[in-house]
Amino acid sequence: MSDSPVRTQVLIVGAGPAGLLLGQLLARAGIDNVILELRSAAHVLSRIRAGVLEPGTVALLEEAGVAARLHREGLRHGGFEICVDGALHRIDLQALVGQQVTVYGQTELTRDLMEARAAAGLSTLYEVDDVRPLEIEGTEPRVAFVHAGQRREIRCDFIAGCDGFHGVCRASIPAERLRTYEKVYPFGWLGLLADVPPVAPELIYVRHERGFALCSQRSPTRSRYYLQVPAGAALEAWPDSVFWAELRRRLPSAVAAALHEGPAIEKSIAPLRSFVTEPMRHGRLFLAGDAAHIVPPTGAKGLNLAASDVAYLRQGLGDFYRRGSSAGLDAYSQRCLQRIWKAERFSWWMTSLLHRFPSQGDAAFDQRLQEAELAYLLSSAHGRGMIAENYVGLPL
Ligand code: FAS
Ligand code: PHB
Repeated sequence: MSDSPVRTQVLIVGAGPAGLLLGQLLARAGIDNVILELRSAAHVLSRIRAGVLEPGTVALLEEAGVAARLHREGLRHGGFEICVDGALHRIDLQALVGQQVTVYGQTELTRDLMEARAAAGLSTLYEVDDVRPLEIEGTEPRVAFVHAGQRREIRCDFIAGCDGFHGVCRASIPAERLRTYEKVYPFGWLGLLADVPPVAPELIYVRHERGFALCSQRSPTRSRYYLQVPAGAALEAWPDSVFWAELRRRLPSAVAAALHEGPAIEKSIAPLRSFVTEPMRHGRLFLAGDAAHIVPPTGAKGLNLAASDVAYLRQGLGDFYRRGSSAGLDAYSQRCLQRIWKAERFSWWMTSLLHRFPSQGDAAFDQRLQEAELAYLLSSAHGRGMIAENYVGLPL
């Protein structure tokens, strides 16, 4: 009989950033937890996703004891550029709101969390299948699953659904108890990762008539670029040469002149959507991260929202086990959603302002509104301040 547990205090479904960070924070608070993950650790680490960490997320990673490499290798940015009609406008985060962001790939953050979990000897079962949260409305929930060909069950006090947008936990809540809100955008992001020096010292968000582009980075020798592509675009239509040529077209000439090209080490297309589930709790099941909400990556909020959900859930579970109080757990969903909707608004707003929408109906009028709003905001200290305080993340 395998030595994996049959009971734990908190059963976490999903070993992405939300699940791993929650597991690490709970363990440091003396709360026993087990993580079940659908895929292999290698597969989880093969995903290239977020790149910008808010100061609040960095502080949480410090609390989790996993920020050493982040501080060594992460890139602290005091601002970023918005490029409109070929002109660069710097949003000076440091001057406007006295804070910076840290550029550090989600892959590296996930690796740090995985290594810390393994070093602490905490239980993570990878490549599980047929995960089923059961008895979530009672006080003795359990999770059935298949692992290494064996059907297993783990009983627990609480289940944390950190299994992403396509996971099973949200689907385990009776549909009539949930309200979902969704907005699907008529475009996606084609992302390319290459071992070439970044084109500029800070990120550049580009609004261009051919479509949005983003120049991001992972290190002084590794860059991450994105191009807006139509919804349903095929990756096969984007060989590296076509990608680089299109990126050049969307960059101001001075920036394009500094662009280093190189072979893609990863290239993928992500659809853009806004999505929120309410409430984020049902009985003893709590949803956190992408399992509960999705934002278009334009505002660099996805990963950071997962971290703030985890902060609230850790607090609620800590109060329950330390003081027997369920107040934090009872307030969890409402506290998360207040912050989530503000991030949804900012992400939708950045996306609406910077992307090219397929022309339909009064698109010409909307286009002019976009231009007027950007021109006003970028010319106003208050407008830049609003962008800055949302970009570094609103208070927890
Ligand atoms: P995740 O989806 O990362 O993790 C969920 C985990 O649960 C996965 O490992 C999955 O395998 C596992 N799982 C799923 N079903 C399961 C089951 N039934 N049983 C057990 N485990 C199960 N955010 C940004 O800020 N910037 C970006 O540029 C950006 N780009 C993105 C690109 C893509 C293609 C995607 C999908 C997301 C992107 N995001 C970005 C958002 C992303 O970073 C998420 O916010 C972040 O991964 C959230 O972490 P989790 O909530 O842990 O969800
Ligand atoms: C990234 O580096 O992957 C990145 C950065 C900022 C964003 C989105 C993605 O807004």
